[in-house]
Amino acid sequence: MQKLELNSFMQGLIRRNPGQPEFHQAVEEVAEKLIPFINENPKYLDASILERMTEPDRVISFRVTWMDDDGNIRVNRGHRVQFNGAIGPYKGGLRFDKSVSLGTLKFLGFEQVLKNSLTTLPMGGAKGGSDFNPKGKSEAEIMRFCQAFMTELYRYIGKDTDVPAGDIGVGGREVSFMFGQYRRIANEYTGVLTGKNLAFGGSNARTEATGYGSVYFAKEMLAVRNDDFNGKKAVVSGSGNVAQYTVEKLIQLGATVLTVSDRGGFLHDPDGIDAEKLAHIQQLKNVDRVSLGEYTKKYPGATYTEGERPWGVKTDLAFPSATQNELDEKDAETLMANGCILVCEGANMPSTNKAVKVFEKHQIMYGPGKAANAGGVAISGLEMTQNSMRLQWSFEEVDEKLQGIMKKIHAKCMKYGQEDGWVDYVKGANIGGFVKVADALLAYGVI
Ligand code: NDP
Ligand code: 2IT
Repeated sequence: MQKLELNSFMQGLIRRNPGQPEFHQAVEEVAEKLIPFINENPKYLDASILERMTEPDRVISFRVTWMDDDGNIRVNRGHRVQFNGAIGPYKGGLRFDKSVSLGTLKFLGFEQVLKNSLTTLPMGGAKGGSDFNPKGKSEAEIMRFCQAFMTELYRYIGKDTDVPAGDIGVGGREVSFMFGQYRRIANEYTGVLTGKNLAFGGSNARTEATGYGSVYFAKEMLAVRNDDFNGKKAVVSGSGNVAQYTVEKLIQLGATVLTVSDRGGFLHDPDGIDAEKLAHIQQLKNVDRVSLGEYTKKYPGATYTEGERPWGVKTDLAFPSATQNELDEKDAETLMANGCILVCEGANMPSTNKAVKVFEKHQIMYGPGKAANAGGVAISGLEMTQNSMRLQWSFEEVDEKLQGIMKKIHAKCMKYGQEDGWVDYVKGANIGGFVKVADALLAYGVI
């Protein structure tokens, strides 16, 4: 069998998937680290495993028709990308954002396959969502959209088939609307979605899991160098689910958090964001649903800089936790020039591939999203377990399991990514996630 070569592999992938640059980017980052490994392990090469793993099992697209508060009929497009189901039911979030395209969901679904494998739990990878823009919509409009979306999606999902959850623009409120509609149409009460309310089948600590997990992963990276959070400065981007609980855990573990951000700009509080200030941020973003700029009215020592991201603030640690490609090569150079020693990704693919090269050149501790933010889907997996058992574990029990899983993911990255005096976590996560899925595909034969 002819050996794989990165450029020709990528040319083929780009030709087969035109106009999907985020998908190309996600595959390239993985293929670069995987191809040498596959060439050294001919069983994967001979069975065309990389070709199979970069083509989704199936893509489902559908129309979502709903009525706005003024009585206008509105049409959006919904998708579910069931990327790879080799090691378990499809699992992954739903994103509602005006920027969502099929290419976005393919990049997210592809990453999810490797991420879910890393969690050690039996979950395949998927992603879905819509170009519906939740910004400025009333609660009634959100509900009608969610119900219309689920009316189409419900026929493709199921507790043993495909189990969606939240992502950007989809939190507890939206999951509740969708779960209510599923239960009503299917006349079935099962764990078909995760991130549910604690009152109807949700897991303790799922809300916190992605942010907490990201900080637990950073804790493991620091421990390799006999270091910890005490006295460290941290910048965080985003102010949604992942960012909020990243900030909370960083504060608890002794770091000083200087920033958060939203689409409009970034908030810099040089005195540090403490628990009380974080509660105010949660009120602004989760309840009032307004700009972070409002924070400066209550805390005038802080500044809100419109149209900019937080990477210029001098820091030891950076936690990009908003969205893809929010940290570019120039931002990475700035972070390095300011002495940043660790970047841990709460978001999916927040760093461009050129930014990643900068981190690699400086050999900093760099935890890529598919490893660092896997705590969220891991606890989704444990929500599925609790639903099957029809019981609910305590917060402490789930949090302890989350810490154990993040340790295991870190150890897996070390196993495949340990280099001379440095850990290549990108290589570790990509190979570590790949092997289990690839071995399952080999065992199944030609499928
Ligand atoms: P939320 O919708 O709760 O929050 C998203 C945050 O990012 C908001 O502060 C939002 O700003 C900001 N944001 C979104 N898009 C942009 C943009 N284009 N430019 C600048 N800022 C932006 O989403 P989550 O916190 O759940 O998700 C954040 C990231 O984490 C995503 O990459 C997601 O895929 C990833 N992730 C999420 C998991 C989860 O369990 N929720 C699990 C693993 C990864 P604004 O407030 O103005 O809308
Ligand atoms: O990107 C992700 O891992 C998520 N949005 C969470 C997926 C899940 O099924 O909990």
